[in-house]
Amino acid sequence: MEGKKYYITTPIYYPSGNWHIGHCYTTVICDALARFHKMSGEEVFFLTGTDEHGQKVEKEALKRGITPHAFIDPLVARLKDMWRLLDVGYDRFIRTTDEDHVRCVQKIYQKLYESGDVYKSEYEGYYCTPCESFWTESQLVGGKCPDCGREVTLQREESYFFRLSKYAPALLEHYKKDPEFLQPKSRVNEMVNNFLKAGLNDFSVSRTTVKWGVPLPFDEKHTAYVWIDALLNYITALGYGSEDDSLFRKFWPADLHMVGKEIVRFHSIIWPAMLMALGIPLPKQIYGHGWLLIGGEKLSKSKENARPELTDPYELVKRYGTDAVRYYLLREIPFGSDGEYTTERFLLRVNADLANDLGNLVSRTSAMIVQYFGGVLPARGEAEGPDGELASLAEGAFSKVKRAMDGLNAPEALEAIFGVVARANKYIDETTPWLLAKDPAKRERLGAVLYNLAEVCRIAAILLKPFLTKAPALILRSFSCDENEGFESLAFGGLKEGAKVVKLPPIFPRLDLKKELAETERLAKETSNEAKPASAEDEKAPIGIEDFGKVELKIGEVIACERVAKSEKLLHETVKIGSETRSVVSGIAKFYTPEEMVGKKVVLVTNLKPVKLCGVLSEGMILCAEDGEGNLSLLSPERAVESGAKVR
Ligand code: ME8
Repeated sequence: MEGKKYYITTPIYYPSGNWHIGHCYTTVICDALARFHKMSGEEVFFLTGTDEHGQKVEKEALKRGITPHAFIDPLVARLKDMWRLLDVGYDRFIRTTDEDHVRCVQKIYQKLYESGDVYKSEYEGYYCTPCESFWTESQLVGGKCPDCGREVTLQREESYFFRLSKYAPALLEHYKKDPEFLQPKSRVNEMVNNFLKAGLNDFSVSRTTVKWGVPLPFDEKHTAYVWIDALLNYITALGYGSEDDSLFRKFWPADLHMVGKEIVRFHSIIWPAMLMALGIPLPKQIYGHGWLLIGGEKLSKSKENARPELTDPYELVKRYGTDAVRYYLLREIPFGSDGEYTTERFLLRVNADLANDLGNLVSRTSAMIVQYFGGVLPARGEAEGPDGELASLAEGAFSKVKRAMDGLNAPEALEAIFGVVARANKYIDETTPWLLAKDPAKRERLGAVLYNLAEVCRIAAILLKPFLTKAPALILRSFSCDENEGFESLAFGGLKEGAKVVKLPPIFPRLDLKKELAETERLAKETSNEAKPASAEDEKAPIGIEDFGKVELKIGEVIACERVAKSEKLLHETVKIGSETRSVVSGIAKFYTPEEMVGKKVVLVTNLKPVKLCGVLSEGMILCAEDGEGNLSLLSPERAVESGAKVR
């Protein structure tokens, strides 16, 4: 009889090169799940990869005067490097430029075209190139992309459409029948109420304006829309529609598509509808996880809050190690919700759990066995006092971990394991081995206490294997255990009397919070200096008129103004600039009241990239003069001028 199978996927990543700790979240969770299922004896296929087609890559390559491949290949290598640093053990890394994927995408389009589910029509919409997404006019915010706040362009083109509308009733039915299909529950309400119940429009699935894509076999002027090309990776990676589709037959339907919440809509509506059209069973579950936030906003390079000195995974792994970064990601963020990322929280978590609790337990235990028994494991002896409670907690941990992992809840699983670690540390305080060691009559008891502690170290190490990839092997080896020991060896008492024990150096050195935070600040300064194109010397040097000309300055009239909630410094102004109205946030609340601001004519920089400050969109900067004490005074035109007038 065939054993249990587990097919798990991450989204495929854009080859941006700007990866931050938030990006690692999805894939590290999947890796822990994949490891857990492998250790549970299941046959696992863990898929990740890159989403390489589309306008963004096409434009970037063109800008650099190189081919898209020459642009992407080093980025893909860098992404793989990131996964290597984080010990992400995928079974396939698919690239949407892989030949087998491209061939399969073409076959699928052909099939859908022939069945009538893909048909030709015309498309008009506002396209945001960085997000590779089309928006309708009503979806835009202030004329900009609602996701990233950047410029969109109106595009009209002949396009092939997918008959999404036809599948809305079947999708609704599926949601009703299978409450596990989309998790967590909150996302179901969002999809069903906001989209499905309102009915679905047919969906544009080809582009004539994008050359860097999979050409449609029945009309080569068109390329496949990147999102469709990307979603199909989940079946093309298994050889669907190819000569050898054995993996597909073995592993499909997927057990889990793990995705960030912003891409749930693609995965839980468009993807299942396409599968229905192809007559393929639907994946068992889609899970839309939350985000890592900074200052309450999604950590994101495009929003420029992903300061590399704080959030660059390569740097974090270099400074603190693979296990620390994996542990933080798997333990800190309540599963399904968003979680605020700060360096301080990262350091506190690593110190408290890894350095203090786990690190101390294993180094004290191994050191005492070396000190009192010459590194030879004593006998277990008769159970006494808290021994039974410790042993049963250790033995019972696996079922808690399993329950948590079946619910995809890594933080809860880790909480159960660290509950045992904490109990063992308390056991040391209760049994006071250093006092037992002073009394020769208590030697047997001392041996039993140390045996029990060693056994907890072994069991904790095995349980931690899906989550941490370095420390468990070190711990197991120091107690002369096979580092490949798995869940089958979790019964308490597995360690053999007489086994050699070597003293473990601190596996997680305690981090000096103050020093680390100061170092991060120093790096932050260094990075921001590096980011400046000119040196301090150059800054004093005169600039050319062409440099000044890059800054667009205009007169605006403040037509409304309010304080920004929870900020002492910020005012939110609505500013009329000629026929346009913009939302602007400025740090002048200490110097002007909202009432004073209304009606004022101000000077603004109008061609800065929009940003969000405390969650409020700012599409310009109001200029002020600053005196020696940091007091601000608004600049205004000396005579009456219309708003929208240029400042030069
Ligand atoms: O969306 N917190 O790729 P991607 C948590 N190519 N997760 C985050 C995050 C944050 N701050 N920022 C990003 C794509 N992520 C498409 C997918 S699949 C057919 C196509 C996560 O490179 C994000 O939610 O933008 C997603 O799961 C992953 O990083 C890759 O995002």
